[in-house]
Amino acid sequence: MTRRGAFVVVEGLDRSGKTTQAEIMRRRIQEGGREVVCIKFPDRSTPIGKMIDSYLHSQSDLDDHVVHLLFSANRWEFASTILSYLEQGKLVLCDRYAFSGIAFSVAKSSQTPISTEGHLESSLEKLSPITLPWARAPDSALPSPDLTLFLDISPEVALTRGGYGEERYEKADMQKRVRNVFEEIGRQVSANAGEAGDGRWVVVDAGRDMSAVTEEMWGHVQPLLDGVDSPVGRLWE
Ligand code: FDM
Repeated sequence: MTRRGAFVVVEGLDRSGKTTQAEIMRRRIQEGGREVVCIKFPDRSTPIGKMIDSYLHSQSDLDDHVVHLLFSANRWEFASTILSYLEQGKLVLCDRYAFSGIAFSVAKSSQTPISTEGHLESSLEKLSPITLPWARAPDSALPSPDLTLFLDISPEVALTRGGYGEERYEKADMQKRVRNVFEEIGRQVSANAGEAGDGRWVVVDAGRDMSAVTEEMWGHVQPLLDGVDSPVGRLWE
């Protein structure tokens, strides 16, 4: 029986080197003669992705719940594509996934300023904040990663790497809250992971020099290069 490809997710805080590391990983896998497909969320190329992009650039304002559902819908747009790559035996390397969705929405919701001005703000006051169980729901049953590498970096080290960019969530206080929610998600994922360690969550200290981070990540990905026997799991099930 041919084995399916492995589904590997790279999550991380801003300035953790996540995208660079994913690219290094892709090249290494290819150089070793294996097939790998890289995916990134949000995928800004679709109509939903374009709405997300406009929101992230503060060119539009949307209710937090709506934004959360758009990010999730963006993943569902690619769910069957991911499954078909895995069935073809390809390793799918994904830059951000549902865990970012939860971390950012919950972190943001825990600091939404209550304003009495304007229609949007006053209606928001009446809505409940985004909780972790609420945030998990729209992504449940998406293809579940075999391995998630969480690139962790302290806000202090992130600052020494040139600070944050211009997009909506690229602020130090937001990044601190996001990091706390990621920690909680890591605990939940680990509690859900199979006995053989399938679907495991690995925290990688991304504050070190780039090659040390690459080597540690490689050590976790290498055993998955020959594929996986078990069927693709479903997120949160
Ligand atoms: N982000 C990303 C979310 O808020 N929810 C999600 O579901 C995903 C996938 O979008 F600030 C946030 C995280 C980040 C922003 O991500 C854009 P990139 O990796 O910087 O493009």
